[in-house]
Amino acid sequence: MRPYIVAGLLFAAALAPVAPAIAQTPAVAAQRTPPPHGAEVYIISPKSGATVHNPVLVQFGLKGMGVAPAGVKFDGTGHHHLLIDTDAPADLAAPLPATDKIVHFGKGQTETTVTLTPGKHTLQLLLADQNHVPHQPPVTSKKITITVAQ
Ligand SMILES: [Cu+2]
Repeated sequence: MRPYIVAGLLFAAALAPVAPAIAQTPAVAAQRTPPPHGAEVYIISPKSGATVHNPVLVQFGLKGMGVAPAGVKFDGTGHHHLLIDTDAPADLAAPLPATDKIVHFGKGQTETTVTLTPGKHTLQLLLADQNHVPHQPPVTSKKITITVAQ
């Protein structure tokens, strides 16, 4: 009984930064934020095709736009999401879910380290607004493929 309750609390704590925005889904879904003209997001490192070792440092590049933490409304900004071995969700009008494969950087981080299984993986960045909803049109990077060495 007790371990079950503890696990539940940890799960709730992990979702806490994202949950308030998701609760507002119906209100925000209709009005997606336009990005500044020419805004561009890209992965600085690793380079596509690179063979890398764990932990993998992933650095996020952004041009023509600023980074702001989730929950902070400021024109011309967003926060990063790293898509690991997945495509962006089909419905970009909804807040991005937080999963193992869609990692939010809601504090405004511009790099991270990930530990991946040996072999090929894809990485892609997708920016979203203060409510975790991607801009319209979406600001997303090229999807890169890397190989993680044994
Ligand atoms: Cu987010």
